[in-house]
Amino acid sequence: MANYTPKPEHKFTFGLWTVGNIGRDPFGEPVRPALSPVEIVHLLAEVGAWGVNFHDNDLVPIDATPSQRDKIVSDFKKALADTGIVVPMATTNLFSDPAFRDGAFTSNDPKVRAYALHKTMHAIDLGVELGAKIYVFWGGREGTETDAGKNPLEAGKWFREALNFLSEYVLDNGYGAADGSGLKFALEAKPNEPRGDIYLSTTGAMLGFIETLDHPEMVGVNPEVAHETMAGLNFLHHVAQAWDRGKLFHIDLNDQGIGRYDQDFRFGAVNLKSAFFLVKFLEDVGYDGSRHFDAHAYRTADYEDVKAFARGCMRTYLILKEKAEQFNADSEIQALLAEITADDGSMDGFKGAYLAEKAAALKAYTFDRPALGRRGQPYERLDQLVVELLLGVR
Ligand code: GCO
Ligand code: MN
Ligand code: MN
Repeated sequence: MANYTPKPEHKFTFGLWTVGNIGRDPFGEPVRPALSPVEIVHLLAEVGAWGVNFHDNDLVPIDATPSQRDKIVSDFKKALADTGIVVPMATTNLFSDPAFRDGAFTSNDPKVRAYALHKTMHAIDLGVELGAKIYVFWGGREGTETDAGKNPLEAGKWFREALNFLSEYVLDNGYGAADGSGLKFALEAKPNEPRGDIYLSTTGAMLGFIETLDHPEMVGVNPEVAHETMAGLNFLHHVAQAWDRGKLFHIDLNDQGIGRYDQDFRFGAVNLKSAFFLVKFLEDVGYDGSRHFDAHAYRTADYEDVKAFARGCMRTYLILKEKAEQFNADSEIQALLAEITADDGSMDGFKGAYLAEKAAALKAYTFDRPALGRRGQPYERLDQLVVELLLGVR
Protein backbone atom coordinates (compact mmCIF):
# COMPACT_ATOMS: atom_id res chain seq x y z
CA MET A 1 0.00 0.00 0.00
CA ALA A 2 1.42 3.30 -1.03
CA ASN A 3 2.42 5.84 1.53
CA TYR A 4 0.98 9.29 0.87
CA THR A 5 2.45 10.90 3.98
CA PRO A 6 3.90 14.35 3.23
CA LYS A 7 7.62 14.63 3.95
CA PRO A 8 10.00 17.60 4.01
CA GLU A 9 11.53 16.55 0.66
CA HIS A 10 8.14 17.10 -1.00
CA LYS A 11 8.46 20.80 -0.12
CA PHE A 12 4.77 21.34 0.52
CA THR A 13 4.04 24.86 1.68
CA PHE A 14 0.98 26.93 2.53
CA GLY A 15 0.56 30.66 3.07
CA LEU A 16 -0.57 32.10 6.40
CA TRP A 17 -3.45 33.48 4.30
CA THR A 18 -4.48 30.05 2.95
CA VAL A 19 -5.28 27.79 5.91
CA GLY A 20 -5.76 31.05 7.84
CA ASN A 21 -8.50 32.20 5.43
CA ILE A 22 -11.54 33.19 7.50
CA GLY A 23 -14.04 32.79 4.68
CA ARG A 24 -14.95 36.41 4.00
CA ASP A 25 -16.25 36.94 0.47
CA PRO A 26 -17.80 39.90 -1.39
CA PHE A 27 -21.23 38.77 -0.22
CA GLY A 28 -20.61 37.55 3.29
CA GLU A 29 -18.85 38.04 6.57
CA PRO A 30 -16.11 35.79 7.99
CA VAL A 31 -17.24 32.30 8.96
CA ARG A 32 -14.18 31.16 10.91
CA PRO A 33 -12.41 32.84 13.83
CA ALA A 34 -9.01 34.23 12.90
CA LEU A 35 -6.03 32.12 13.98
CA SER A 36 -2.80 33.81 15.05
CA PRO A 37 0.31 33.20 12.92
CA VAL A 38 1.64 30.99 15.73
CA GLU A 39 -1.55 28.89 15.71
CA ILE A 40 -1.35 28.57 11.92
CA VAL A 41 2.24 27.32 12.12
CA HIS A 42 1.14 24.66 14.60
CA LEU A 43 -1.79 23.69 12.39
CA LEU A 44 0.56 23.30 9.43
CA ALA A 45 2.94 21.17 11.48
CA GLU A 46 0.01 18.99 12.57
CA VAL A 47 -1.04 18.28 8.97
CA GLY A 48 2.54 17.60 7.85
CA ALA A 49 3.46 20.66 5.77
CA TRP A 50 7.10 21.63 5.29
CA GLY A 51 6.87 25.39 5.05
CA VAL A 52 4.83 28.53 5.59
CA ASN A 53 4.84 31.65 3.45
CA PHE A 54 3.42 35.04 4.28
CA HIS A 55 2.63 38.58 3.18
CA ASP A 56 4.20 41.17 5.48
CA ASN A 57 0.80 42.00 6.96
CA ASP A 58 -0.29 38.40 7.44
CA LEU A 59 2.37 38.39 10.12
CA VAL A 60 2.75 42.00 11.23
CA PRO A 61 -0.37 44.19 11.02
CA ILE A 62 0.12 47.28 8.87
CA ASP A 63 -0.33 49.57 11.89
CA ALA A 64 1.83 47.62 14.37
CA THR A 65 4.30 49.61 16.46
CA PRO A 66 8.00 48.62 16.32
CA SER A 67 7.75 46.86 19.70
CA GLN A 68 4.60 44.97 18.64
CA ARG A 69 6.44 43.92 15.48
CA ASP A 70 9.39 42.61 17.44
CA LYS A 71 7.16 40.59 19.77
CA ILE A 72 5.16 39.11 16.87
CA VAL A 73 8.31 38.17 14.97
CA SER A 74 9.95 36.57 17.98
CA ASP A 75 6.79 34.56 18.80
CA PHE A 76 6.64 33.44 15.18
CA LYS A 77 10.32 32.42 15.18
CA LYS A 78 9.72 30.38 18.31
CA ALA A 79 6.77 28.60 16.66
CA LEU A 80 8.99 27.84 13.65
CA ALA A 81 11.74 26.50 15.88
CA ASP A 82 9.29 24.44 17.95
CA THR A 83 7.72 22.82 14.89
CA GLY A 84 10.55 22.71 12.34
CA ILE A 85 8.39 24.59 9.84
CA VAL A 86 10.51 26.76 7.48
CA VAL A 87 9.79 29.99 5.56
CA PRO A 88 10.79 29.47 1.90
CA MET A 89 8.90 32.44 0.43
CA ALA A 90 7.64 35.86 1.45
CA THR A 91 5.72 38.60 -0.32
CA THR A 92 4.18 42.03 0.17
CA ASN A 93 0.55 42.92 0.62
CA LEU A 94 0.21 45.68 -1.98
CA PHE A 95 -3.51 45.27 -2.44
CA SER A 96 -5.56 45.39 0.80
CA ASP A 97 -4.97 48.91 2.01
CA PRO A 98 -7.09 51.68 0.41
CA ALA A 99 -3.82 53.43 -0.52
CA PHE A 100 -3.42 50.76 -3.22
CA ARG A 101 -6.86 51.13 -4.77
CA ASP A 102 -5.24 52.27 -8.05
CA GLY A 103 -2.29 49.93 -7.84
CA ALA A 104 1.06 50.02 -6.05
CA PHE A 105 4.04 50.22 -8.42
CA THR A 106 1.67 51.29 -11.21
CA SER A 107 -0.52 53.72 -9.29
CA ASN A 108 -0.95 57.04 -11.05
CA ASP A 109 -0.02 58.68 -7.74
CA PRO A 110 3.79 59.02 -7.36
CA LYS A 111 3.39 59.04 -3.56
CA VAL A 112 1.70 55.64 -3.67
CA ARG A 113 4.43 54.32 -5.96
CA ALA A 114 7.09 55.52 -3.51
CA TYR A 115 5.13 54.09 -0.56
CA ALA A 116 4.93 50.73 -2.38
CA LEU A 117 8.74 50.67 -2.67
CA HIS A 118 9.10 51.67 0.98
CA LYS A 119 6.69 48.94 2.10
CA THR A 120 8.31 46.30 -0.10
CA MET A 121 11.85 47.05 1.15
CA HIS A 122 10.66 46.61 4.74
CA ALA A 123 8.83 43.42 3.77
CA ILE A 124 11.92 42.04 2.01
CA ASP A 125 13.91 42.70 5.21
CA LEU A 126 11.28 40.76 7.18
CA GLY A 127 11.20 37.88 4.69
CA VAL A 128 14.99 37.56 4.67
CA GLU A 129 15.11 37.72 8.48
CA LEU A 130 12.84 34.66 8.56
CA GLY A 131 14.81 32.76 5.92
CA ALA A 132 12.88 33.35 2.69
CA LYS A 133 14.79 32.57 -0.51
CA ILE A 134 12.00 33.50 -2.93
CA TYR A 135 10.22 36.83 -2.95
CA VAL A 136 6.92 36.88 -4.82
CA PHE A 137 5.40 39.85 -6.60
CA TRP A 138 1.70 39.48 -7.28
CA GLY A 139 0.34 42.72 -8.63
CA GLY A 140 -3.29 42.27 -7.67
CA ARG A 141 -4.11 45.96 -7.98
CA GLU A 142 -1.69 46.69 -10.83
CA GLY A 143 -4.27 47.32 -13.51
CA THR A 144 -7.37 49.24 -14.48
CA GLU A 145 -11.12 49.21 -14.70
CA THR A 146 -10.96 51.84 -17.43
CA ASP A 147 -8.07 52.60 -19.75
CA ALA A 148 -9.22 56.21 -19.92
CA GLY A 149 -6.99 57.26 -17.03
CA LYS A 150 -3.82 55.20 -17.09
CA ASN A 151 -1.28 54.81 -19.86
CA PRO A 152 -0.23 51.14 -20.12
CA LEU A 153 3.21 52.17 -21.42
CA GLU A 154 3.79 54.42 -18.40
CA ALA A 155 2.48 51.74 -16.07
CA GLY A 156 4.83 49.16 -17.59
CA LYS A 157 7.74 51.57 -17.23
CA TRP A 158 6.91 52.22 -13.56
CA PHE A 159 6.64 48.51 -12.84
CA ARG A 160 10.02 47.92 -14.52
CA GLU A 161 11.62 50.78 -12.57
CA ALA A 162 10.27 49.37 -9.31
CA LEU A 163 11.66 45.90 -9.96
CA ASN A 164 15.01 47.34 -11.02
CA PHE A 165 15.11 49.46 -7.87
CA LEU A 166 14.27 46.48 -5.66
CA SER A 167 16.81 44.21 -7.40
CA GLU A 168 19.51 46.76 -6.58
CA TYR A 169 18.19 46.95 -3.03
CA VAL A 170 18.58 43.18 -2.67
CA LEU A 171 22.11 43.25 -4.11
CA ASP A 172 23.13 46.30 -2.08
CA ASN A 173 22.09 44.56 1.14
CA GLY A 174 23.82 41.29 0.34
CA TYR A 175 20.50 39.39 0.20
CA GLY A 176 21.15 38.15 -3.31
CA ALA A 177 23.95 37.95 -5.84
CA ALA A 178 24.21 39.07 -9.45
CA ASP A 179 24.81 35.43 -10.50
CA GLY A 180 21.26 34.70 -9.36
CA SER A 181 22.08 32.97 -6.06
CA GLY A 182 20.50 34.24 -2.86
CA LEU A 183 17.11 35.93 -2.77
CA LYS A 184 15.22 35.71 -6.04
CA PHE A 185 12.07 37.38 -7.27
CA ALA A 186 9.13 35.44 -8.72
CA LEU A 187 6.47 37.35 -10.65
CA GLU A 188 2.92 36.02 -10.47
CA ALA A 189 0.52 36.83 -13.30
CA LYS A 190 -3.26 36.95 -13.02
CA PRO A 191 -5.71 38.14 -15.66
CA ASN A 192 -8.20 39.96 -13.43
CA GLU A 193 -9.61 40.09 -9.88
CA PRO A 194 -9.40 42.29 -7.93
CA ARG A 195 -8.83 44.74 -10.83
CA GLY A 196 -11.02 44.64 -13.92
CA ASP A 197 -7.87 43.87 -15.87
CA ILE A 198 -4.42 43.27 -14.39
CA TYR A 199 -1.28 44.19 -16.33
CA LEU A 200 1.03 41.42 -17.58
CA SER A 201 -1.90 39.06 -17.29
CA THR A 202 -0.27 35.71 -18.11
CA THR A 203 2.90 33.86 -17.19
CA GLY A 204 4.01 34.23 -20.82
CA ALA A 205 3.64 38.01 -20.57
CA MET A 206 5.74 37.99 -17.39
CA LEU A 207 8.45 35.93 -19.11
CA GLY A 208 8.68 38.50 -21.87
CA PHE A 209 8.77 41.36 -19.36
CA ILE A 210 11.55 39.78 -17.28
CA GLU A 211 13.96 40.02 -20.21
CA THR A 212 13.56 43.82 -20.17
CA LEU A 213 14.81 44.13 -16.56
CA ASP A 214 18.28 45.18 -15.42
CA HIS A 215 18.79 41.90 -13.51
CA PRO A 216 16.79 39.25 -15.36
CA GLU A 217 18.91 36.51 -13.74
CA MET A 218 17.33 37.36 -10.36
CA VAL A 219 13.77 37.24 -11.63
CA GLY A 220 11.55 34.29 -12.54
CA VAL A 221 7.86 33.46 -12.32
CA ASN A 222 5.34 32.05 -9.88
CA PRO A 223 2.57 30.63 -12.09
CA GLU A 224 -0.74 29.73 -10.44
CA VAL A 225 -3.14 27.05 -11.66
CA ALA A 226 -6.20 29.22 -11.04
CA HIS A 227 -4.87 32.24 -12.89
CA GLU A 228 -4.29 30.81 -16.36
CA THR A 229 -7.38 28.64 -15.87
CA MET A 230 -9.59 31.67 -15.13
CA ALA A 231 -8.56 32.96 -18.54
CA GLY A 232 -9.38 29.63 -20.17
CA LEU A 233 -5.72 28.90 -20.95
CA ASN A 234 -3.68 25.72 -20.64
CA PHE A 235 -1.70 26.15 -17.41
CA LEU A 236 0.73 23.32 -18.13
CA HIS A 237 1.88 24.97 -21.35
CA HIS A 238 2.74 28.15 -19.44
CA VAL A 239 4.61 26.18 -16.78
CA ALA A 240 6.54 24.36 -19.49
CA GLN A 241 7.56 27.64 -21.12
CA ALA A 242 8.75 28.97 -17.75
CA TRP A 243 10.71 25.77 -17.10
CA ASP A 244 12.28 25.92 -20.56
CA ARG A 245 13.58 29.42 -19.80
CA GLY A 246 14.93 28.37 -16.36
CA LYS A 247 12.35 30.66 -14.77
CA LEU A 248 10.12 28.35 -12.76
CA PHE A 249 11.19 29.69 -9.35
CA HIS A 250 7.96 28.86 -7.51
CA ILE A 251 4.48 27.50 -8.22
CA ASP A 252 1.03 28.16 -6.74
CA LEU A 253 -1.12 25.04 -6.79
CA ASN A 254 -4.89 25.12 -6.40
CA ASP A 255 -7.88 24.50 -8.65
CA GLN A 256 -10.48 26.49 -10.46
CA GLY A 257 -13.34 26.21 -12.92
CA ILE A 258 -12.76 27.98 -16.25
CA GLY A 259 -14.56 31.30 -16.47
CA ARG A 260 -15.53 31.38 -12.79
CA TYR A 261 -14.58 33.89 -10.12
CA ASP A 262 -11.23 33.35 -8.38
CA GLN A 263 -12.10 30.11 -6.58
CA ASP A 264 -8.78 28.96 -5.05
CA PHE A 265 -10.08 25.43 -4.51
CA ARG A 266 -8.14 22.54 -3.03
CA PHE A 267 -5.53 21.16 -5.44
CA GLY A 268 -7.19 18.66 -7.77
CA ALA A 269 -10.71 19.57 -6.64
CA VAL A 270 -11.98 20.46 -10.13
CA ASN A 271 -9.85 19.05 -12.92
CA LEU A 272 -7.95 15.94 -11.87
CA LYS A 273 -6.66 15.24 -15.34
CA SER A 274 -5.01 18.66 -15.68
CA ALA A 275 -3.64 18.29 -12.15
CA PHE A 276 -2.18 14.91 -13.15
CA PHE A 277 -0.39 16.26 -16.21
CA LEU A 278 0.94 19.15 -14.12
CA VAL A 279 2.31 16.90 -11.36
CA LYS A 280 3.74 14.54 -13.96
CA PHE A 281 5.52 17.46 -15.63
CA LEU A 282 6.96 18.83 -12.38
CA GLU A 283 8.17 15.39 -11.29
CA ASP A 284 9.49 14.37 -14.72
CA VAL A 285 11.59 17.51 -15.18
CA GLY A 286 12.82 17.44 -11.57
CA TYR A 287 11.38 20.74 -10.38
CA ASP A 288 12.81 21.16 -6.89
CA GLY A 289 11.15 24.33 -5.64
CA SER A 290 8.25 24.65 -3.23
CA ARG A 291 4.92 23.04 -4.02
CA HIS A 292 2.94 25.90 -2.60
CA PHE A 293 -0.81 25.50 -2.13
CA ASP A 294 -2.33 28.93 -2.71
CA ALA A 295 -5.82 27.74 -1.96
CA HIS A 296 -8.34 27.88 0.82
CA ALA A 297 -11.04 25.67 2.27
CA TYR A 298 -14.67 26.05 1.27
CA ARG A 299 -16.55 28.72 3.18
CA THR A 300 -18.58 25.92 4.76
CA ALA A 301 -15.50 24.48 6.51
CA ASP A 302 -14.69 24.62 10.20
CA TYR A 303 -11.07 24.20 11.27
CA GLU A 304 -11.30 20.41 11.29
CA ASP A 305 -12.37 20.65 7.66
CA VAL A 306 -9.62 23.20 6.97
CA LYS A 307 -7.14 20.54 8.09
CA ALA A 308 -8.84 18.04 5.80
CA PHE A 309 -8.47 20.60 3.01
CA ALA A 310 -4.73 21.03 3.65
CA ARG A 311 -4.14 17.29 3.96
CA GLY A 312 -6.15 16.78 0.79
CA CYS A 313 -3.96 19.16 -1.25
CA MET A 314 -0.81 17.24 -0.31
CA ARG A 315 -2.34 13.78 -0.51
CA THR A 316 -3.75 14.42 -3.98
CA TYR A 317 -0.35 15.67 -5.13
CA LEU A 318 1.34 12.51 -3.82
CA ILE A 319 -1.29 10.23 -5.35
CA LEU A 320 -0.86 11.95 -8.71
CA LYS A 321 2.91 11.65 -8.35
CA GLU A 322 2.46 7.92 -7.96
CA LYS A 323 0.13 7.87 -10.98
CA ALA A 324 2.84 9.65 -12.96
CA GLU A 325 5.31 6.93 -12.03
CA GLN A 326 2.75 4.33 -13.14
CA PHE A 327 2.29 6.16 -16.45
CA ASN A 328 6.03 6.11 -17.04
CA ALA A 329 6.24 2.39 -16.19
CA ASP A 330 3.10 1.25 -18.04
CA SER A 331 4.24 -0.80 -21.05
CA GLU A 332 1.02 -0.32 -23.02
CA ILE A 333 1.13 3.44 -22.53
CA GLN A 334 4.82 3.56 -23.40
CA ALA A 335 4.27 1.44 -26.51
CA LEU A 336 1.59 3.84 -27.72
CA LEU A 337 3.86 6.80 -27.05
CA ALA A 338 6.65 5.08 -28.99
CA GLU A 339 4.25 4.53 -31.88
CA ILE A 340 3.10 8.17 -31.82
CA THR A 341 6.65 9.54 -31.81
CA ALA A 342 8.18 6.86 -34.07
CA ASP A 343 11.10 8.01 -36.19
CA ASP A 344 12.58 5.85 -38.99
CA GLY A 345 15.60 8.14 -39.26
CA SER A 346 14.86 9.15 -42.84
CA MET A 347 14.63 12.84 -41.86
CA ASP A 348 17.84 12.91 -39.82
CA GLY A 349 19.67 14.85 -42.49
CA PHE A 350 17.15 17.69 -42.23
CA LYS A 351 17.22 18.06 -38.45
CA GLY A 352 18.95 20.66 -36.34
CA ALA A 353 20.51 23.96 -37.23
CA TYR A 354 20.23 25.67 -40.59
CA LEU A 355 22.79 24.94 -43.27
CA ALA A 356 22.43 26.20 -46.82
CA GLU A 357 22.95 22.67 -48.24
CA LYS A 358 20.43 21.24 -45.80
CA ALA A 359 17.85 23.81 -46.83
CA ALA A 360 18.52 23.10 -50.52
CA ALA A 361 18.21 19.33 -50.02
CA LEU A 362 14.99 19.77 -48.04
CA LYS A 363 13.50 22.03 -50.71
CA ALA A 364 14.36 19.42 -53.34
CA TYR A 365 13.01 16.46 -51.37
CA THR A 366 9.76 14.86 -52.59
CA PHE A 367 7.33 14.10 -49.77
CA ASP A 368 4.50 11.57 -49.99
CA ARG A 369 1.98 14.14 -48.73
CA PRO A 370 -1.10 11.86 -48.91
CA ALA A 371 0.75 9.27 -46.80
CA LEU A 372 1.55 11.93 -44.19
CA GLY A 373 -2.14 12.75 -43.99
CA ARG A 374 -3.22 9.10 -43.76
CA ARG A 375 -1.16 8.25 -40.71
CA GLY A 376 -3.38 8.00 -37.64
CA GLN A 377 -2.09 8.59 -34.16
CA PRO A 378 -3.71 6.64 -31.33
CA TYR A 379 -4.34 9.53 -28.96
CA GLU A 380 -7.81 8.17 -28.20
CA ARG A 381 -6.41 4.87 -26.99
CA LEU A 382 -3.67 6.63 -25.07
CA ASP A 383 -6.01 9.12 -23.41
CA GLN A 384 -8.44 6.38 -22.41
CA LEU A 385 -5.56 4.56 -20.72
CA VAL A 386 -4.77 7.77 -18.81
CA VAL A 387 -8.40 8.03 -17.74
CA GLU A 388 -8.40 4.42 -16.57
CA LEU A 389 -5.12 4.95 -14.75
CA LEU A 390 -6.60 7.94 -12.94
CA LEU A 391 -9.81 6.07 -12.16
CA GLY A 392 -7.77 3.35 -10.54
CA VAL A 393 -8.70 0.44 -12.81
CA ARG A 394 -5.21 -0.06 -14.26
C1 GCO B 1 -4.53 35.80 -5.56
C2 GCO B 1 -3.05 35.50 -5.58
C3 GCO B 1 -2.38 35.70 -4.25
C4 GCO B 1 -0.89 35.69 -4.33
C5 GCO B 1 -0.31 36.09 -3.02
C6 GCO B 1 1.15 35.83 -2.88
O1 GCO B 1 -5.20 35.38 -6.50
O2 GCO B 1 -5.00 36.44 -4.62
O3 GCO B 1 -2.88 34.20 -6.04
O4 GCO B 1 -2.84 34.72 -3.35
O5 GCO B 1 -0.40 34.44 -4.71
O6 GCO B 1 -0.57 37.44 -2.82
O7 GCO B 1 1.85 36.62 -3.69
MN1 MN C 1 -4.69 33.41 -6.94
MN1 MN D 1 -1.16 32.99 -5.91
